[in-house]
Amino acid sequence: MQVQTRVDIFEEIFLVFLGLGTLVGVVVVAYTLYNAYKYRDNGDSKADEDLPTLGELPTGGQGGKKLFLSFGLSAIIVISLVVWSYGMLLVVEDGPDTPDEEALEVEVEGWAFGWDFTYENGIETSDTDHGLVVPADTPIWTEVTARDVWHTFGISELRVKADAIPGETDETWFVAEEDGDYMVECFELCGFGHSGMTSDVEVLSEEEFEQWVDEQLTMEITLEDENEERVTDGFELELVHEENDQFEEDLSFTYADDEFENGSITIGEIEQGGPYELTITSTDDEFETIEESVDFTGPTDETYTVELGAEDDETDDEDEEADEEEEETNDDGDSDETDNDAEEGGDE
Ligand SMILES: [Cu+2]
Repeated sequence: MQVQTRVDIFEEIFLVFLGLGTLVGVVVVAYTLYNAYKYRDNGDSKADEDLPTLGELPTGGQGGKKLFLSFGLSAIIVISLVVWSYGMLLVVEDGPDTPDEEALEVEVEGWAFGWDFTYENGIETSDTDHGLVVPADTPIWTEVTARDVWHTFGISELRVKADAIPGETDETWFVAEEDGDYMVECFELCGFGHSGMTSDVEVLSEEEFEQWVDEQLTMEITLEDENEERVTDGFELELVHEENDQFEEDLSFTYADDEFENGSITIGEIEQGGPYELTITSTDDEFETIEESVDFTGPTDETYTVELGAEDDETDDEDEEADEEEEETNDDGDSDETDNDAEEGGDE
């Protein structure tokens, strides 16, 4: 698919202005030089009765033809330039005329001092995590906003610039013709970290991009018991998108224990990221149902611990109490949640 990029359009406008400007300049300077030469003082000064006197209006012999011609030409040049440039800038404004499904939509949020990117399929990246990754030769529509103060999102080499203002959305587009690396910069002085408010832009070929998306939307889930032994059977895993009813397709997935390999499964079929409700139920009542929410915005690798022998609920409570006490005793401001909640147990 070949689309006219912003780079093409601005380059064309620049070249046309440069060409016409040069042409007009050459004509004017050449004509001036020609007349300076033609009417030069060559020494034989003779009384010239045509010499104009002060205050006399020039009459000219051709009925103002020259004047009319130069005004006419200028008007034609200026008006056609205005109309043509306006048409070109409308294309910049409206974006390429491609069907929606061929375009990619990314939400961009600026904050002091970084950038967050959210793709329509739920993948989230940021300036410190992948940056903005997009396919080549595809119109990318960005919805730009800011979290705190005014910023401006811009990629100079791709001729992209959009205001990032809290509470407002500025929509713009760009197309990168070839794969390569570019840079997002902030173009609104926003604070002490402004000059470092950059992000990589990685343009991949369409196939590479597909592959990247698949890698991002991969979920690995492992089940263990309290002794860190893999749990291999007697359960069922269900994943349901938290906004399931907002999608045309049904985003709920069920996996039986025989689809797991040694207590672990790699799920690659889910194409829509975002928040999922995860439920692990025991098919033979060996443990209590695990209910968690999974933020599926990139490669996800979670380990869940099932409490085999869940009948002794009391020990469970005691454990929790013990945990709480522990938290209180070393309460020096940074209560680390990850190391004491056995049920969560996930590492991100
Ligand atoms: Cu900024």
